Amino acid sequence: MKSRRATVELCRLLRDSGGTVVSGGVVSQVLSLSRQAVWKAVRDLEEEGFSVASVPQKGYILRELPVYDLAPSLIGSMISPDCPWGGEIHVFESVSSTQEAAKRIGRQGETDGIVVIAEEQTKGRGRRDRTWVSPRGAGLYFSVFFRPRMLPGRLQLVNLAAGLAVREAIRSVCGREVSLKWPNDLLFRGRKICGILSEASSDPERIRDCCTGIGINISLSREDLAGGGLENAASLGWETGPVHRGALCAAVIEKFYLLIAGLSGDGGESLLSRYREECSTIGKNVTVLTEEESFAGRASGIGENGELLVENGKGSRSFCAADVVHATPEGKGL
Ligand code: BT5
Repeated sequence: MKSRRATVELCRLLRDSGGTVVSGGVVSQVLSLSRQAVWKAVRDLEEEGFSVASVPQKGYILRELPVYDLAPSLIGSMISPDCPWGGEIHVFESVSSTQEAAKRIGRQGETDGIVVIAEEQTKGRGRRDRTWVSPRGAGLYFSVFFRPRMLPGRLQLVNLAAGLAVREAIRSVCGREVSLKWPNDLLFRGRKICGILSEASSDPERIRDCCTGIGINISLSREDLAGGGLENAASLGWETGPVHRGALCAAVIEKFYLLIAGLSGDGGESLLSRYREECSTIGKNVTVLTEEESFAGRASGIGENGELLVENGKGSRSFCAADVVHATPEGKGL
């Protein structure tokens, strides 16, 4: 299933009308579409599971939203029209990894902001080719393909933006506070509920395109998360009950795009200052693990390219990519 600009805008217009009839003329005018194209968009919405009644001589009325929480036009319509995102949303039953699917679709055209969501990933990936456990229907697994205007050395800022966006989206959609561990693991009561992976294709001078993948555990069971280094993982839904994945996805995309758009305005200053305030790693005693070494110390800050600064008796170091173990426990309730 895939969203189109017309179906997203029609959906937004009908939802905004609060259950009243919107005349066919108004729809064609607001959407700048012929009556025939409006009719086609109505049919497409019905295929996504919306119930739209056409009232003779009057117009259209939205009777019911789809039961399916990942209907692409519904997700698109939940993203504010003021947000600089204007892409397409593709929803698949099963893919190897949404990263691969989003890059494939994104590189076929010029559209910026291709979002690929899957019910299941058979080869979901973490950083350094680690596995991301992605059982069918139990998570929100999606990737955003876009073309940021930034230097390759600044890619970590995209990751930080994604972490902040997910944290804020979980707060607004689920009413829960989660902690943000550098660079972008989200923890609930000290357990990982979300992982983020950004991959870019670059020239020496610029990033050509970037694909940011986000996996949020919604209703993975304890059995899904048993063994294989997942003892420290949890699902958001264990505490919150059912989560509307589409609403959560829309909130993440909106907040992510606003943060990315802000990067070109001030070179990342406001993003970094927000991240420094919200990242729970700062001030903690940590062990940083890289391919080559392990370094223990106190996380003292975040550098201007998003790197983690760590100090100990012997001096201070900065790390661009690494795994971090918090020695100090998470704050109460997080
Ligand atoms: C990450 O890597 O945390 C990035 C995960 C990104 C997943 C998304 S899903 C949509 C998109 N498509 C993809 O193929 N990937 C992205 P990293 O920091 O390397 O953490 C990986 C480690 O987290 C694994 O080695 C496990 O220990 C653990 N892990 C695996 N699956 C998990 C899960 N569902 N919940 C919590 N932890 C998990």
